[in-house]
Amino acid sequence: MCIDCGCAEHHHHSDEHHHDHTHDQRPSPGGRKLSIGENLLAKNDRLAAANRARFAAQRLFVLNLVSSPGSGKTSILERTLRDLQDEINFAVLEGDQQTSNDADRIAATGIPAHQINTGAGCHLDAHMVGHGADHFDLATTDILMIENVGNLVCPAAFDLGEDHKVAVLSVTEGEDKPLKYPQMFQAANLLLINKIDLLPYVPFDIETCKTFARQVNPAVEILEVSCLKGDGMDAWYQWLRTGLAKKQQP
Ligand SMILES: Nc1nc2c(ncn2[C@@H]2O[C@H](COP(=O)(O)OP(=O)(O)OP(=O)(O)O)[C@@H](O)[C@H]2O)c(=O)[nH]1
Ligand SMILES: [Mg+2]
Ligand SMILES: [Zn+2]
Ligand SMILES: [Zn+2]
Repeated sequence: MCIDCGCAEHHHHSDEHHHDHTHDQRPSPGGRKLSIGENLLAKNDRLAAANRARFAAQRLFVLNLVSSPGSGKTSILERTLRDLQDEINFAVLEGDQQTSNDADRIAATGIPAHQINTGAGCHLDAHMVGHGADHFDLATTDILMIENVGNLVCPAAFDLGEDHKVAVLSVTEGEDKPLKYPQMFQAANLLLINKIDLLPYVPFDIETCKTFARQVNPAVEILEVSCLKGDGMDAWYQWLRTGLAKKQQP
């Protein structure tokens, strides 16, 4: 199905996904010419709005997990699905440049998963997500988890029609990342600081990291977790339950 992107069904891995990096910054308002990047983002915003309306009609709670490669997005999903699958119906869209490794890991938990390969693309866009969602029975799904391509830059600019972006930052990455990649941390409603089991072994000041995150986004919620050991996961589950309940109330 294609809501209004105009592409032919089964033909959506088109050249438009292999764009240059002009999208990395939104052109300043009042610019004289429409750049390719602006056209691309305007189209993405239109398709994201269509996704959002479709998801709202199903009272689906939709999260877009964003982080640099290896922060633990898939690991967090695996543990979350195993712990909550008796309580909440999930579906998972996985975005990576290549391989179906992550979708295979999710499928091993028994949860419906679909892999999107972006090829040269550095992020998921609303068009890919609209088609990806066709692989699930949304009417019986409560939460759609979208794991974005590991990249702290480009996914920040692309609305997928999600309710919230959830940023994951692991303690091996350095506490300065919110200052160096502010757009991602501004776009996120929740920051999961992952791998806190490694804190004894790395010079990572978690309070400094939180201060930096709040400097770029004063409203951001922050939870500390170790999906390996399970620390802090209950607070994340509670955050999911609260968001879902809000979304499903009449
Ligand atoms: N010590 C520790 N390791 C973790 C934790 N969470 C994830 N890892 C490890 O970190 C590595 C990367 O985890 P993934 O879940 O694949 O990370 P990802 O963000 O999905 O990576 P991409 O999809 O490539 O962007 C794996 O070796 C995990 O076992 C954690 O809480 N503690
Ligand atoms: Mg992953
Ligand atoms: Zn399409
Ligand atoms: Zn890019």
